[in-house]
Amino acid sequence: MRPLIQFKLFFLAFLLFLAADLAESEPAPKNQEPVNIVFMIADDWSYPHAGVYGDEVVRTPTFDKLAREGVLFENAFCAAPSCSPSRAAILSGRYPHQLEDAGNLWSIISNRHPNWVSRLQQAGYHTGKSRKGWGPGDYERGGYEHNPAGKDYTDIDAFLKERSPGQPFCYWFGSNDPHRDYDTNSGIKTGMDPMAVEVPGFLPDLKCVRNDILDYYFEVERFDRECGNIINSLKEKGLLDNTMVVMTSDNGMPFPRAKANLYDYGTRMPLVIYWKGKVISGIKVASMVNLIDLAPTFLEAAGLEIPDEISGRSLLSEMAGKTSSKQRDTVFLERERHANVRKGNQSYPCRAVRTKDYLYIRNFEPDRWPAGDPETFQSVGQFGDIDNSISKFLIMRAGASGKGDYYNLAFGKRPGEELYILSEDPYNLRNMAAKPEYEAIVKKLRSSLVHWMRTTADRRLEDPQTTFWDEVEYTPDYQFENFDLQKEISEYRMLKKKGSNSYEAIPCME
Ligand SMILES: [Ca+2]
Repeated sequence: MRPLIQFKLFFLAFLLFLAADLAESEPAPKNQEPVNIVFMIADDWSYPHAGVYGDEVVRTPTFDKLAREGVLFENAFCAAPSCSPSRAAILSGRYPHQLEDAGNLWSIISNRHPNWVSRLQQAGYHTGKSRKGWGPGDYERGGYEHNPAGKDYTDIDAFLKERSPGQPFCYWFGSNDPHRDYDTNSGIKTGMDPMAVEVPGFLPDLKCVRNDILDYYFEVERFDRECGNIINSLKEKGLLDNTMVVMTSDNGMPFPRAKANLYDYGTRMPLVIYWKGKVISGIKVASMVNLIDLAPTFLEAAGLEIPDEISGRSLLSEMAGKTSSKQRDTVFLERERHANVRKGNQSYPCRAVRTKDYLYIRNFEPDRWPAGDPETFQSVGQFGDIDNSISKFLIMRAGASGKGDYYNLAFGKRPGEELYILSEDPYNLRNMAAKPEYEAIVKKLRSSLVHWMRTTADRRLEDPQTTFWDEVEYTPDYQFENFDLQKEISEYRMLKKKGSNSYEAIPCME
């Protein structure tokens, strides 16, 4: 055990001794070992796609049980709706724009920024991760020897085998679910009912889209099962009682107008935190939470100092059922370059304020294409910020003159300011920013955004057209294949033909 932990334990024991002395007959609690942390993160999972949030199709018994026994967060948001910047923000407790290159997807993350995994390791914790940690991107050029989320292990059992007896631990499980690609029809084959799916208003209500959502649900359920296995493993080893268990996601579902967008389906996250005896079981926290708040939460739970440069706020008092001066009524969201899908390596820069009632977005480059250029660029395909899928292709094929406004909502250019009234417009479809009746609201939210940008030293405040993130290196280690819309659609058709009988019952291409 490291001296710091020894000292903290001694100090804690001393405090407990004092407390016990003051209370005269109160025995000191026995369990004062440093808390273990198990952080389980999905890849591209949106709120409200869990049973406990009211979704009637997807089955998430692990998440729901943690919510019953721990704390469920109803207004949690990722800092950016894109893997690398969101994960960098989670690890550092800082906003993506405070992390230089790491504000982009496929970037370089520097070890100069705070990182709770490294900090816990320095304090004597056994740390490690399985599968997706920080990424995609290059951490070695940022000075890291292994992934910033920890050294890699096959699974939790392999990880725990290398732990010294009694050593506190911090384990990161990063699933690749429900990131695309999906096995077409995997969802419907498990018996989920496509007609019971709630199709978000930004997607056309086609059977094929419903089926695509079921395939996404299939992977959400697989993530939930794997988390359940990890919890069982902790339980069997007698380790669950002193472990804080977290289940969340890095950004929203891989569908048009969701992932890589600052709308709710891109940024609003499932989040549950379990910590036996230390949080009030079964409470729901409605205040706004940014996932940058996890870093200070973990550090505080471990009894470590929270570095000044961390912008997040610890959630411990809220989890104990106390109102806190740290509680947020607003979260701030942002994005820079997701995939490299605009000529000149251009970003699509946005910043946003999300309150309970409103979502206000500032688009800094309204002349650029929000989902990527409509022409094929670097062989990625058209509108390359949106993962290729049957849902995307059907909207593309229907085109701008197709039924509904789906094409424009997904791919069209957007004005410099957007305002959504959440009580009337949960899917963020009707931009009210230019309506005179909302002038005062827009003014207030605009000023709140500027204040945040100033206090977090955002270079986009002084230099709104900065090319900083356009110039950041894009680091994929693979080549994109040539892309052809008709060929892609016909491949989905072929999959359909090869599929089971139940798939034949869904004539989604018609
Ligand atoms: Ca992701």
